[in-house]
Amino acid sequence: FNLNDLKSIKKELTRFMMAYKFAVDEMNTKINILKEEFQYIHDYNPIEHVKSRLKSPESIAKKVSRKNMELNLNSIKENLRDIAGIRITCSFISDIYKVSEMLQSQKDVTVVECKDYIKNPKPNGYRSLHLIVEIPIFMSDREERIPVEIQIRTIAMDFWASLEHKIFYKYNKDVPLSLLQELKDAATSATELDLKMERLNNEINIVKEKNKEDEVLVHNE
Ligand code: 0O2
Repeated sequence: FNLNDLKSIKKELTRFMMAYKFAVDEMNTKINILKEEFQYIHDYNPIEHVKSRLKSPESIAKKVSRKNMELNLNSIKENLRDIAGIRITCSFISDIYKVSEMLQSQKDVTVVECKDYIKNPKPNGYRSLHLIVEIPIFMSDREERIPVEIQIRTIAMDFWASLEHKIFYKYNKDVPLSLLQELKDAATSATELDLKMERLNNEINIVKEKNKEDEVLVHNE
């Protein structure tokens, strides 16, 4: 390579990554709009917190070599759909499906894939709803459709997944069997907690609705 070649590779790579950054910005805006508007209309917020990340060029290179993909931008764009990633944490399982539905129904959002690890948890106990969506990004001279991976989970699912991730890396992916079993038990407890919290929340909502109806009745008397 001469210096000009390197400069042009750098420019191409920066331009490539920029599109993913814009996609993350765009998705964050969409999520913020939903949060704000939902709070205003329904007086509660289905989204606890949102984290977003761009896969670093180093992680992209590692995944490309792990998956034996061709090392060129077209192949990366075709095959790596988690360069732009968003993680949404909700309080309740029902909120996960509400948020997913609100995003999926937007006109400029194309759903490429939906993996429901809540209805079908992974054998290790991992639960989350994964969406791969494509959104259009409008640039000075072109429009590009960029894939974004959206993971939606409850606080309990997130708590479990971050600990499991830490343990997995701590043991260099060779986790002792007893620990794997304990993680599986913890995943079952997390599921039970999610279901219990959902039931309690439903009961609270019924009481709230009843109080509202009573207020209307008193007001009309
Ligand atoms: P990172 O650093 O979080 O991005 P893929 O490997 O993405 O090509 P796959 O396996 O079909 O294909 O993807 P899947 O099942 O949708 O999972 C992708 C992401 O979900 C992972 O990204 C994790 O973030 C999360 N995930 C999936 N399974 C587990 C699990 O068992 N434990 C935890 N803690 N997280 C999980 P990356 O690329 O692995 O890592």
